[in-house]
Amino acid sequence: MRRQSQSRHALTPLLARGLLAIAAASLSGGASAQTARDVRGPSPLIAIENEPPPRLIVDPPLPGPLAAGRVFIQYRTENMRFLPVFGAGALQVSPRVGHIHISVDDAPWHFVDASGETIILVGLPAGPHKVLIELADPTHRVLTREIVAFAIPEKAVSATDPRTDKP
Ligand SMILES: [Cu+2]
Repeated sequence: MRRQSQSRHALTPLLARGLLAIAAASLSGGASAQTARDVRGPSPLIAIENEPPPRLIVDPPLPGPLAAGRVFIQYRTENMRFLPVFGAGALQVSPRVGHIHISVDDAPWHFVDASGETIILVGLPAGPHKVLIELADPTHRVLTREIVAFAIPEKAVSATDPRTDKP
């Protein structure tokens, strides 16, 4: 019992030194860090007059997962926030809100996502594919779109076959 207590006290100065080192590193890096506004854009709590048109920026699938047959597509927007808010009334919201429509390989249907998170597709057959991503307003009117084309490698298919127990 007493031993445990002593060792706990012995760790305290070490922990304090570690915290001081972290604090010092944070302070020294602070001068060159981007501001919150630089990274996050305008505050979503203040309306923007004459907000510029929305932009959709879509990356190609991440190469690591793609080599294994899994498609991870990251995207971001400018002048548009993702919120699961729909209907004509939401057109008046400022800063602007919206969502995306996702279609795979010219399918006549799409699915809707308002999370802003990475799109993940698993189980596509080997060969060429394309994913259409549309940026839509709360009434589902498409404002802009991007297409990502890629190929699932032949040898990757077995790794993503849902009939196997491999991840
Ligand atoms: Cu929609």
